[in-house]
Amino acid sequence: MNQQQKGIHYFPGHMAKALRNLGQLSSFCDILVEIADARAPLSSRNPLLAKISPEKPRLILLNKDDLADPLITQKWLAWFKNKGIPASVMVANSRNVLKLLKPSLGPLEAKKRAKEAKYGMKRQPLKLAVFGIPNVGKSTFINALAGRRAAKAANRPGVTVNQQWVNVSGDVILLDTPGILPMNYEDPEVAKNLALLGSIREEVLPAHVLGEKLLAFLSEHYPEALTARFGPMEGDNPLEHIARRRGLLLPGGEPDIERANSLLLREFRDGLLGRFSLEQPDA
Ligand SMILES: Nc1nc2c(ncn2[C@@H]2O[C@H](COP(=O)(O)OP(=O)(O)OP(=O)(O)O)[C@@H](O)[C@H]2O)c(=O)[nH]1
Ligand SMILES: [Mg+2]
Repeated sequence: MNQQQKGIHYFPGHMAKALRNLGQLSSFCDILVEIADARAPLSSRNPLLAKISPEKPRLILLNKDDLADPLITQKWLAWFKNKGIPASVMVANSRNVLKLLKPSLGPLEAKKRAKEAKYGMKRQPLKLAVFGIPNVGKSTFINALAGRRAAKAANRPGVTVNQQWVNVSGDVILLDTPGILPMNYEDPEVAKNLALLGSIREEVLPAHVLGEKLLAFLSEHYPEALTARFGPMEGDNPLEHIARRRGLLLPGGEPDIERANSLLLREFRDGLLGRFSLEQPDA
């Protein structure tokens, strides 16, 4: 990506195809499960996906709650409830995801079975389409429901590139889909949030821009986070401090700012700095 370009445009071909396919397949599904990231529930919802089969029942799952600020998550749940949008929080790589879905699935399945019985139709599994932006945990969620590694999952955006049906049981079948990003970002802060969450490829935004954003965010909202992880700040440049603390030095002995920046971003993404929410409902 040319850094001189004003806006951030990043829409690989497989996403355009995935969006078209999802538009078609979702009409055969009984329920749409949109997964977003609990740490930034607005930035991580794609407006293009809001337009997919709006007539279908939709559940929003705010995932990676184990990495989000618990107090802010509570505020988000109240915010969604207030707007009448069905939303729950989850940790997809935990065992109790099925329990989370049951209250939503139960009534829909009962309705489907009643319809099948009325028209003498063959019993069909309940079909769920799972979609969202990259790296929010769609495949992880599907694997947790299936109780096996049916879909490939890894901590980088764009792991799933083709849609795939996964059988959970004879009664439920899930559609795993590739993460789909918005085509462009009116607000560059949204793109930065997505890069910090690991939903946009790192190369799309310069690492130093992300590092600056992260440092500014932490000093404003979680001022103790850096000292808790890297000890009391020495000097006024946090990256220099981190570099010295971690022994990241250039051949001449000077602190290696670039490597300190990468380390900070990585530790943030891995949840090693603590639980943070990048967005608050009242901001
Ligand atoms: N801490 C934490 N990590 C999670 C959670 N859910 C998923 N992950 C991790 O997030 C990373 C991405 O998960 P995937 O399931 O591959 O995400 P995806 O949405 O399918 O991503 P794409 O296929 O690239 O669109 C993996 O390293 C998962 O282990 C969660 O609730 N908490
Ligand atoms: Mg995936």
